[in-house]
Amino acid sequence: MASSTPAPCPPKGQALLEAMRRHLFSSQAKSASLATTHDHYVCLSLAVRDILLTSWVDTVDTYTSQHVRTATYMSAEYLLGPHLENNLVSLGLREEARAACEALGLTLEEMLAEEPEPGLGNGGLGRLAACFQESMATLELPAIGYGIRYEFGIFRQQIGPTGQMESTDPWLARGNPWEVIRPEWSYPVVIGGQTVIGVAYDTPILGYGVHTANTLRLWSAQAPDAFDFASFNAGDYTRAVLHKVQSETLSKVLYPNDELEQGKRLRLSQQIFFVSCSLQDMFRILGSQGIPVTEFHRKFAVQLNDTHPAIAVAELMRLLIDEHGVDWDTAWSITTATISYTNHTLLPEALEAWGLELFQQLLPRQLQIIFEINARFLRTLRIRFPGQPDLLERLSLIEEGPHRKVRMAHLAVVGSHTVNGVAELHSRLLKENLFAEFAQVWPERFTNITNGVTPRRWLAVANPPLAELLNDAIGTDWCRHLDQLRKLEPLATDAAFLERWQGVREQAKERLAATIRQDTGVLVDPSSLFDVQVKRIHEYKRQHMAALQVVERYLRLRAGEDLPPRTVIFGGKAAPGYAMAKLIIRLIVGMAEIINIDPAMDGRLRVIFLPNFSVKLGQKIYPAVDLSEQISTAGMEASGTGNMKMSLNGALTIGTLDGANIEIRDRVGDDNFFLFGHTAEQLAAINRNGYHPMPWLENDALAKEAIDLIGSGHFSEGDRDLFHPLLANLCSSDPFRVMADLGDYRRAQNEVDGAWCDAGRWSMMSVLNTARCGFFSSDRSIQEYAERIWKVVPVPVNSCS
Ligand code: DL6
Repeated sequence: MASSTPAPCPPKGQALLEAMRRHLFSSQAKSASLATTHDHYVCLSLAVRDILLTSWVDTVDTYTSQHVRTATYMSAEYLLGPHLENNLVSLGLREEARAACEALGLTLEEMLAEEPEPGLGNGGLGRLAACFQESMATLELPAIGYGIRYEFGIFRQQIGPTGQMESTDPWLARGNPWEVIRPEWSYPVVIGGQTVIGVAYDTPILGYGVHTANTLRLWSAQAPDAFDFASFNAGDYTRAVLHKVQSETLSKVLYPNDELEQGKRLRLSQQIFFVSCSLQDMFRILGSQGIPVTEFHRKFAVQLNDTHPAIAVAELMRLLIDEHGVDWDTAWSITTATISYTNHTLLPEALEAWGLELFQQLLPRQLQIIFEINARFLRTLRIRFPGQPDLLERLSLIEEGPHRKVRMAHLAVVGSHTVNGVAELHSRLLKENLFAEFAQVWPERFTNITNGVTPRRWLAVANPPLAELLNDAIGTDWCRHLDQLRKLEPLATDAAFLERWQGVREQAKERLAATIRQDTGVLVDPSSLFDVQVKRIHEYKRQHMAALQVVERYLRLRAGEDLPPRTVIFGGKAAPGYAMAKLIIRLIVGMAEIINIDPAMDGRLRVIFLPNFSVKLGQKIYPAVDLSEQISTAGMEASGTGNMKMSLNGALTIGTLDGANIEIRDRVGDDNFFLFGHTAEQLAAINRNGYHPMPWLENDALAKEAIDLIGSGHFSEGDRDLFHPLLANLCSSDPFRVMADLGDYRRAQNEVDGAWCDAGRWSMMSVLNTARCGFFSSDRSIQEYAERIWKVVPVPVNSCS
């Protein structure tokens, strides 16, 4: 609660304090005596927003007056995380805000805890989109992010004795001080013959240490009329508001990424909704700057974040032809010169294909356009590859069969000038497998841009003690030029520096231990090795393999083996309809319940499942990780970005040669990385010969013992059936090759134990991980997109005021 005697404040802090007081009155309409902590959070956010509004307005003015070429990023997901602290760090005002809060008898931490997280994404893809927005602003690149303003974000996860329970995430329930509604920028979209209006809500995305603030424009669905008067007058009140309810459902909720049949109609509607609004908005910008529509591709580079916005290919054609009178050939040149597409997964189930019937019902004109694109595409193929009807069938935008479908990935490839994967291995596998025949047709179209993460959120915001140590040791440049971390290398053998390094790590681990205690009630030892796997729960990510390792460790400790103390921490959400993923959570929770109270463990093993993994929680976890578990089946994780966040904060990785792990290992050095497992090529060879897990299991007594213990009901209160589906799957088809990698995983884990016992060596390896991870900045990824794909150049924004 507010104190009446303000403490002294630095000048900028004083200004923030005054603005907070002003907003309490003018925005919250409250007196100090009635103000809640949340009111103070809103006032601080509005005070910060007032400051960044200057950058925002100046940025729009600069971009408009200079008619700049602009990158537009279309993404159905943005896992933004809280804004307040990030904005404070970008403005260099964190300490001033702290002082202003203290002057009111509050703490900055209380304020930050009040901010609900905009969880408008499922996982890696959405978080990448958020990192990219921030990097574009920091690099002063003219850019607009387009997406959907979901009223309910990713579900909240609670963990009970039966595993995951879901509830809704009403993140907007108490308002959102970071957005500005722009009703003047609203567009109609016709879906299934009904018109829905998309209204723009803008959020400023501030660059770090620059005057640029770009715009993230999210669309909210509204009905054209509040209600139908005829039905209202006839007393049918439900019918009177039916269209309103149906329309607004469009931006109601983010779909969990497992959704198969159910909800398809709504998803396709969401996709055309935000894509059409965004493209119409681009035409509006073009018009407002007096640029002819035939110059669309010179003004805008449109990046499709996966196939979710792939309908943009047909919709841009429709708008050019039907609304702007452009002929087909010109429209097609404009479209393909404008659009590029990033693929984020090789998993077949994530490749979207919409039934023709549904498409016809919802988007008949766009379907007609897709047929025409396909007819022309197949005609060119027929000429180039005569007598190969099978090839044509495989490349067609339409999947034939009893249930004909539109293949959205094919539409994206055909309609783009560039297609990229997100790590070297992934991009190679795209060219060799998923899009092999497209790569034959257009080899020059395919490229790689390895993902990255923003050092502002994932180091400066998440780990202030480390940021401070870096500032002291190598200067402050690293925050904008992450490769400056290289300067740390000579310090990896400097005893005084290593001592400070160790201190920073201990602080982070103590902070996480406190969170664990608060969220799960379990006490963990901060001096134990923190072994962490946090990410979406999926069989290909193999949390069940890590769980088997833990059971083995438990058995070894019970048998009297001397192993260094470990705290094994899991976190992540399972898609609500993904039964096997939920069963894996149930297993981890069951293990934790038994292992954490077994006196035989004597503090040497703790198992934690941290509920509701989110950006906010990630900010507490990543700095505290000693061992980063990146153990996906080789060839299946497109890139991963948690691997980068952990390594950047000084964790050592235990991992397979998958996704960006390969590039991390190349950079940090194989001495500073615990490698195990089969490569993608080796697994392909094993698969060709017919894989069966039994031969692997039969030769592995410890694995058998662990599986038997789980099967005996030891972790399920005697219930022998509970984990049967999981164990039977592992012992029969084992689709993710857990058994083939388990033995080598154990060997690598034993190496980890050995290395941990040499604290000095571990610290040195930890420093080298941070020092050599500069490549994994999203600034570097975005620079590559801007130079190689978008041809967009920085446009510095000067203060106009
Ligand atoms: O590119 C961002 C991120 C990668 O780091 C992960 O490896 C990958 O699994 C994830 N892909 C998705 C795919 N969803 N769909 N569609 O989230 O992208």
